[in-house]
Amino acid sequence: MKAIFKTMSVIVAVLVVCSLAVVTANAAGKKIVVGFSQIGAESAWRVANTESIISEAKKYPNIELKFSDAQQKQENQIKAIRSFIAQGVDVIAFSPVVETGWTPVLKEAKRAGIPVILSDRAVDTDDDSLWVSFMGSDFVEEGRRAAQWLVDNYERLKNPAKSMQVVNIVELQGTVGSAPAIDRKVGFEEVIVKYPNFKIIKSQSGDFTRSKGKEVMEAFMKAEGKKIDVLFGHNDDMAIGAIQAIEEFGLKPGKDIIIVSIDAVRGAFEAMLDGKLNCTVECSPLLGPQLFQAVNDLMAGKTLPRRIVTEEGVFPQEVAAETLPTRKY
Ligand code: GYE
Repeated sequence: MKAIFKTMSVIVAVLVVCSLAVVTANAAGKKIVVGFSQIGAESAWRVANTESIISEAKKYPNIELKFSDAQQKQENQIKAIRSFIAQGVDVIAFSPVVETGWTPVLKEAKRAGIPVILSDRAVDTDDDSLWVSFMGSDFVEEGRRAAQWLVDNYERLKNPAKSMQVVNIVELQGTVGSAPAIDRKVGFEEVIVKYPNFKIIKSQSGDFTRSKGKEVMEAFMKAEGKKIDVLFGHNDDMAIGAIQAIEEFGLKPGKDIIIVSIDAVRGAFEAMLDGKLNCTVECSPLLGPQLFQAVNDLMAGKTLPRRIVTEEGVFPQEVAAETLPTRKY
């Protein structure tokens, strides 16, 4: 019993000394070092997300941001996280390119006592103690919103020569294995199955980029041509790439093929003003403010909410002109 007491008091003493050390260090002006591993620069969304994080970090004199770009490769993100651990940063935040494969490196962070915040995308791991908070959008809901807008508006917008008996949809998916690609597909299909005349006839990844979106849409056009009634793009960039492919094929995007995509970046509003895109579902990349608020809260000893959901809307072509000037990305 005595031995247990002795060990306990040693542990308590060590904890007190450690927390005093943190308080003194912060009081002495030691900065909170945050390591952020970004996916890459694959889309306008991602560029706006990076800008939001970097510019927000600059507003906090007590924060030092170490930013690393993984060029859309998971191995680069794992390397960056390991390097943050080796440097002994105070907090690690990252946007995981895919959902799986993170458990080992997150365990290393946990062993080093470094809290991890998930920004924008979730991870798939059995051990939920490996991250403290996940902030970002509800991607399943975004997929549902895109589908709901489509079934509610297709008849009104379709080319009069087209039938309502069969509505053939092609889908450009995001990065294979990524949370937004998986979840947006789930949400979209959840609504679409209730309308048996709406059918997805082709679905392939365009990796969230304009060039891949164009390339895959070219292949869809070659294979299905005029049979295609609708394009659902998991992001605006791929839809914008696809618009080019549709025009080069000799059809009118937004008229011969109704297009709905996700993100609500400026390029999507511009395409809507040209009549080439029909609707964009909002997914806000402006996560910088909530990320650094969370970092400060965490370092002040507060418990973060496990899930912080971003609030978002849906913008059809009719509101593009009035909405564009208010868009921040
Ligand atoms: O929709 C896409 C980007 O994870 C929500 O990633 C993000 C997605 C976004 O490349 O444009």
